[in-house]
Amino acid sequence: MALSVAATIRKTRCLSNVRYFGALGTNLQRGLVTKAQQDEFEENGVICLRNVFNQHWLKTVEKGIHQNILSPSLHCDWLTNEKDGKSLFFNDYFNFNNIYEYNSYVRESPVTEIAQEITNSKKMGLFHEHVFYKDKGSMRETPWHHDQAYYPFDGNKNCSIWMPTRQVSKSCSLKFIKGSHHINKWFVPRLFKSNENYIDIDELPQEEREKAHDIREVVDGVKDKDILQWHLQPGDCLVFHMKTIHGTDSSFSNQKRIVISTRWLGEDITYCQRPWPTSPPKEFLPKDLNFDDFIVENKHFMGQVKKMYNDGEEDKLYNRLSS
Ligand SMILES: O=C(O)CCC(=O)C(=O)O
Repeated sequence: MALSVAATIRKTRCLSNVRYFGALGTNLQRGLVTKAQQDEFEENGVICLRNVFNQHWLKTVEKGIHQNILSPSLHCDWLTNEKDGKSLFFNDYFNFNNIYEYNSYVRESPVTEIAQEITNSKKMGLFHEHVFYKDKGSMRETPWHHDQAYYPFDGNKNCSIWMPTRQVSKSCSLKFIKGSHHINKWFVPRLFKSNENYIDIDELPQEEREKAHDIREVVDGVKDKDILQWHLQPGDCLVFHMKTIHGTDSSFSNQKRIVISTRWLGEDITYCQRPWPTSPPKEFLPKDLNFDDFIVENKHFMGQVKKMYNDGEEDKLYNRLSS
């Protein structure tokens, strides 16, 4: 009997060492990340993993991003070069339940296993995906920042997985301040549009003011030897702690840079409040989430990734992906 398209793809994936049913949650198969890589992540706050995503996932994500640009959400940003208003830098997030290709990537690619293994967490939940598309010629820099300050979460077992669908030269790739996730401070988030801080620290109440810091305290004095940056080939990814300070230079590239970054939360992550607006806005989070709750214990949170197709409908999805 001939195999269906979905069954054929499943079989091919098994052979190419990509596990098909990498569902969210527990009991994932292990073995993608070594102990040495876990230690490197713990020490530096970032690691580059080579050749972990196959062509299927690169094509799937790229197709999703194309779709996303055609129908962006209300969270999106359309930026262009300051000088000539040309070359798009598009970013958007929280679309995994609207875009098939993202849904498939976060449910079925090895990305969940990587997050779980690198953070050594028994449980792992997706917070959301975030896409960054730069047209060739884009000179827009990404300001120095650390992600966790943008989010209403405390805790250590977390990571972002930044996966470009095409080659990215070192000068156009993310740069990280080595070990900066160990700095015990919260740096006020910055707007990608203007590089400005979200809020004026001096206007915070005294008690909050002591906890909030301007990221320039760290980045202004940073030395080249403290920066980590890699040239990435298709299939590679960067995994970084959400407190690791990162950004990009304003570098010219004659190639598009197409990236999906997924945000992962482990067993010790709790819901908290910050003295500035967090993303996404509160109405996008489960209503029954209380401060100090463990996120991965919240059923609505863990169930946020809705399967976008029923088992019998997989063929339709894969036909669409391969067309
Ligand atoms: O790709 C970029 O320019 C920014 C990515 C980023 O800041 C992130 O994934 O947290």
